[in-house]
Amino acid sequence: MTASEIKAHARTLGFDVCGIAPAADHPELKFYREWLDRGYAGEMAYLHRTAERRADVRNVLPAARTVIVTATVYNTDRPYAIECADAARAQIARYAWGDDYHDVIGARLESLLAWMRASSEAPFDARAYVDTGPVQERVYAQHAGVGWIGKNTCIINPDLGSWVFLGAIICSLPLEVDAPSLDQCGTCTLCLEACPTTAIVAPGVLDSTRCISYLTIEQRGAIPEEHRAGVGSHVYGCDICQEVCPWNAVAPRSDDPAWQPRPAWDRVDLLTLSQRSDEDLTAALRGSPMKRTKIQGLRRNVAVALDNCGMSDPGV
Ligand code: B12
Ligand code: SF4
Ligand code: SF4
Repeated sequence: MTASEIKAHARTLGFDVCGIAPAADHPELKFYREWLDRGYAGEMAYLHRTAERRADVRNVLPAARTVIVTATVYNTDRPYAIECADAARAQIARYAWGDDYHDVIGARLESLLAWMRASSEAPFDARAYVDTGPVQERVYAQHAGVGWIGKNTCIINPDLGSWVFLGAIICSLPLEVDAPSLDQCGTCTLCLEACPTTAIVAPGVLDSTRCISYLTIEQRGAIPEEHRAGVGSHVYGCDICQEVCPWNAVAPRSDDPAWQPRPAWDRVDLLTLSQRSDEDLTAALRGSPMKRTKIQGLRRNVAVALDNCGMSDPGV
């Protein structure tokens, strides 16, 4: 089983890009602890708890030799939030419109792994992760040639842009590795300038505690008073630093049914969303990544967004 056979099989499973990085002491991994020490992880305690394992995939799988990284386009044919003039539209991040990527990508990675086990002459150790594992997926993606880490901190593939989910298989096989991706941000600073809450504090450095994605998804309890206005009409996540990126100007779209917008979130306005019953929201959140905040968190965000638009939440 060769690296190119793995990549070819990955394509048949719906992955748009697949690259292979060495399980090595990559210099970018050292930045992680400094980022934590600066308090940029906010209340995401799991990032502190897993710091040791995140420092090197060989702390997760001692026999690791390579990391197979996949990227999957989730972009669909809806306009960007920055093109929407309606302040009362509920802004929901594009990645959250369809099915939960943890389930979809996770199942595809397991299929790839099962195929690798059936195709390999020798047994090997491996672990597949998407998002929630103790792996700095973007560092390995860059070293697997999948894309570079942009100033907005996202992985940008020169052909696909950054609307991609990453996935990783840590593995003990000494597969042929790819050349790392080269930084193509150049002198551009559009994402830093466009961030409504100045959360990108330096190129490639994000302070989560200011990021709308963190505030609307990860922040427990109330959104701190000083950050509420900055949230605007975002009710789940934020895409602005990717929408302004020139590499997403003509981003490819996926026709995969998994990523198509669910009717409940599709161009919905804040008032309509606030008036949905718990039963309707429960049904829409089933199998959706948005179930992370639960109904309670979503209602909290909608109330803040309504307030920002000068409207009051009729349910409060
Ligand atoms: C925690 C987390 C968040 C946090 C923090 C984000 C952040 N930028 O760090 C919050 C909640 C804010 C968040 C938001 C989003 N996230 Co998120 N998130 C993660 C998660 C679970 C861990 C990331 C992490 O550890 N961050 C801490 C930083 C310090 O580590 P890092 O991202 O690995 O960055 C390394 C390099 O950038 C490098 N580095 C950074 N700066 C510098 C500077 C110098 C000088 C050097 C040398 C190195 C260096 O070192 C870092 C550490 O090794 C990953 C999945 C994973 N397991 O990796 C998904 C992940 C990064 N998220 C993802 C997505 C889709 C999003 C959102 C787009 C969702 C949305 N629309 O709301 C936003 C994007 C916001 C943004 N601009 O990043 C995708 C990104 C896909 C892509 N194309 O890159 C991932 C990979 C999940 C996945 N499997 O697809 N996320
Ligand atoms: S996701 Fe939004 S708030 Fe977070 S860094 Fe990007 S533009 Fe700023
Ligand atoms: S907007 Fe410009 S600086 Fe920011 S990630 Fe895209 S190319 Fe890089």
